Amino acid sequence: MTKELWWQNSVVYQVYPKSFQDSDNDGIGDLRGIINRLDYIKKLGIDIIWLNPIYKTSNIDGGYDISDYQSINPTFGNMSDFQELLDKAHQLGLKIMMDLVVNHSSFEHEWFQKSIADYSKNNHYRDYYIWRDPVDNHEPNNWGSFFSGPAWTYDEDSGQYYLHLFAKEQPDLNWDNQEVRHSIFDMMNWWASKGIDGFRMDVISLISKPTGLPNAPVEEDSLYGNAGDACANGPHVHEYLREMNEQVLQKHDWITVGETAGVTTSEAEKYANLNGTELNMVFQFEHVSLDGNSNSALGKWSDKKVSLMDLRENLVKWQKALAGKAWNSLYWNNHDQPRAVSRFGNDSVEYREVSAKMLAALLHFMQGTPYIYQGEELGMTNANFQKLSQYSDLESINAYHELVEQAHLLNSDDMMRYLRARSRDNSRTPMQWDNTNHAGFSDAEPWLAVNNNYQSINAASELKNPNSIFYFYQKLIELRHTKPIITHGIFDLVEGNENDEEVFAYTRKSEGETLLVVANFTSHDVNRQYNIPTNSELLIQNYKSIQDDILRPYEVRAYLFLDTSKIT
Ligand code: ISL
Repeated sequence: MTKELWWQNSVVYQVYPKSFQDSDNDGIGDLRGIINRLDYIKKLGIDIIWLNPIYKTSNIDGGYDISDYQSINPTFGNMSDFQELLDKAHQLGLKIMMDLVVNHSSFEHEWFQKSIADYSKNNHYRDYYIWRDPVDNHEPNNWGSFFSGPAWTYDEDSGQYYLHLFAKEQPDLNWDNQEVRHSIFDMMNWWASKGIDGFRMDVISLISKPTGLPNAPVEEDSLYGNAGDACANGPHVHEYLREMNEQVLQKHDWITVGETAGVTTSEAEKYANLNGTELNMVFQFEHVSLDGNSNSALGKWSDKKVSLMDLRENLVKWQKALAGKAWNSLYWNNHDQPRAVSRFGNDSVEYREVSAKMLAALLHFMQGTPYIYQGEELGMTNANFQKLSQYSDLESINAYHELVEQAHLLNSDDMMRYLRARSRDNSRTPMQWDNTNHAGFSDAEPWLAVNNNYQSINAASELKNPNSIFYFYQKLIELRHTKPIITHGIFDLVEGNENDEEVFAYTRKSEGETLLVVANFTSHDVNRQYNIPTNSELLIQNYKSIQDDILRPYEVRAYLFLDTSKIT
């Protein structure tokens, strides 16, 4: 039996504070808003809340541009509000995981301000960031930023460029400098002393840059080299994480998750190894990249639907590769991804509810720690914005300008369609609490428009309906807490399922018990026969009654039985 680690049978709820609940009616969510909604999160059965960044910020990238790691964004509240949130969460048995954004800081951070102010050799802050001389009067290499344009910005005063894999207001910290690492570890220990319960580490796979910062391959039609690929899993990343582990993580019984862009299964075995020398688990990106354009300048911008064949192949690969060696995070969406039901399910009035439940069950019975993004438990859908001016996210707006106006790779209508399918703002619209003005999020006009469908899709109506998506999630969480097979069972596909274009069917096995999950991924009936023993327990289903061999549109069922024989 594997050693029990508390975060393995826990469920995480992700709160994007700016869009969760506004308590002071400025149209922006805040810490007091979260405090007021802790009972709701508790009711769902959650163990851990992951808070997106709540620190002082220049507000260029939703708080991922931190100007002071040790103070709270005044729009969200202050340190005593944070302490109250932490204390009240703990009283309810909820843990709080913070976001750690240390691949880069904001340009307004004191370290960068000191770094840029003085380029003489005796300014030790200069080396906190990555400065290089021009090459042939140009940027030091061909890297592009994740948010369009070059990954380098020129500083007139010193005649040097600084590196920023994201916006120019997000300069990359130089992890090769030991003083930088120690300053970060000190800051983490300072948060530890406040009593937090862990960190989600933003793009932690990108912190160690390749030696010599060489040019990166340029995808067809692209203006720049792919810096993400060039920096992912760099030469010292595991060394630096082991150092962090020794100096910070080991001292605390925390949950840690690395957001690891570009991670492969063999790299994940290192980041999330079960010996605990680095992090507890990783967020991998493959299953949310299958419906993009690989090796193309268009990148993620598309409205393609992934096929069940591709999606399953990928999820199964991760389930099997990490088993017994490392630990998966399970997620369909987050603040960077479109809404799960719109992307992987079917958000039509007819199928939204069943398909949201199907996706939930399919993911929650897999091995790993599930993450629920705020509103997912209500079946919230994509924003459906029609105009560019409705968008707020810099990634979306910059991509529109670069792809439509600069590179002329797309016409405006296509790009608007792709934004509706993939923009990060799809998941950032305010939480839909009830059917009152602004969905109960705020009395003021929210910073980003509320989805038009809030009158029918909201928490108040979900809580009134015993068959709602909310209660379906509640049941899944309760099952994870009470059935160890969901945490530890060995994952396998049902024999022959790898060729099934309509149904995803897998088992988890543990000590003579079998859990069988079957899910119809289509909007029509399909006929399948599975060998289900008569004494089996139907743990959960998303239709009121069962028709033995017929799986109705998006139907999902999970059975538990005592049997070690093969399911066919
Ligand atoms: O969002 C993405 C694709 O749409 C990713 O490329 C994303 O930028 C990448 O996953 C890193 O995300 C994290 O770091 C970013 C921040 O903007 C994201 O919100 C954060 O989750 C920079 O800090």
